[in-house]
Amino acid sequence: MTSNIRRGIFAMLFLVGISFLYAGCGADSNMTMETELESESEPDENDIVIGVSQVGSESDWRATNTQAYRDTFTEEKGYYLIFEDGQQKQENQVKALRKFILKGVDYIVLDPIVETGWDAVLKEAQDANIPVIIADRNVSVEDESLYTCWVGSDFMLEGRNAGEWLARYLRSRGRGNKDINIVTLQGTLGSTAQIGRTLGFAEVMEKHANWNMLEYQSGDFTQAKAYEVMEYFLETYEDIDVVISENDNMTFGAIEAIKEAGLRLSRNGDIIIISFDAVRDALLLVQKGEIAADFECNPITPPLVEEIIQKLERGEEIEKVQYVDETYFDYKMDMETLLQDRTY
Ligand code: GZL
Repeated sequence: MTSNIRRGIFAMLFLVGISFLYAGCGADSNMTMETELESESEPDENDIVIGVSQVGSESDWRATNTQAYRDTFTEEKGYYLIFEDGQQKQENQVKALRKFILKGVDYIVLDPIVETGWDAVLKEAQDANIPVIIADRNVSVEDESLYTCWVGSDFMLEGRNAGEWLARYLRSRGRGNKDINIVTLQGTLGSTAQIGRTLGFAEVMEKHANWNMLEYQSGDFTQAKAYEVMEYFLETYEDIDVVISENDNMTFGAIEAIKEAGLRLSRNGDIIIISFDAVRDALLLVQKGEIAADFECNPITPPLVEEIIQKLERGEEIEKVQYVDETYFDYKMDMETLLQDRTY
């Protein structure tokens, strides 16, 4: 179906939707109706209509990623953005994709909360001739032709780099052969970020027989849940040497629980914390010595998604997998200078 036909359907559905709204409003809700009409602009004839299904708003990382979509796909640049927050529920994201298909958008961008459960709705998008770009987290589907490409982080590499950093750090402290007790706060189970970081770190674990993983538990990438899990870890295990926390917001919760237990952090003593994302508030804790190392996960993927869409508009070939560039930060670095140039 060409995008003009789709756009015609979009316009018709839009007007039908508005008429239902109008019919449903009593006389006294004209103000509401006017507000609705003012806020519900229609795409222009030449706009590229993009439906974005976002995971949720669970972390600082996610907030930066969402803002980057709004900064990238602007009306001034010829886009009409329909942005749906999945509120960390897969069923909300599936509903959003079906809404995009019904509206006849030109492109769908999906950041999938977990990897599985997308085959059916991606097949519906394919049948509607709507290209789907997977961004940030990835999907695991039977038929890889169901999506155009994936752009995101090499999460396995993030996990491996964290493990290798810990090995170097322990050696530098004369603890290369000492028994090391580790707990892991995992992200949302089944998400690409959690799978990759867990497996990547586990690969390095295998090279260190003196490292002992006491327990893995999910903090679902949120500060509140991680606080509870860290409290449980501290009540359950006498001697924790290292906390691997698969995102910064869980680290904030873990640090709160550790401090309440009267323990000291990272460079200053009892528990070494290794974190992922490298959001600004976490880098300030690296500077303070409370986080020993933070492995960046670049949230600025929307400009790469835009490049892909522009290539598709020109009928160019697209790489199936595109990784974003990432680095890490640790207590030895001059965070003052590094933070000056950083936008998130
Ligand atoms: C990683 C992203 C993860 C972040 C978390 O790319 O999907 O989800 O690491 C976020 O902060 O919740």
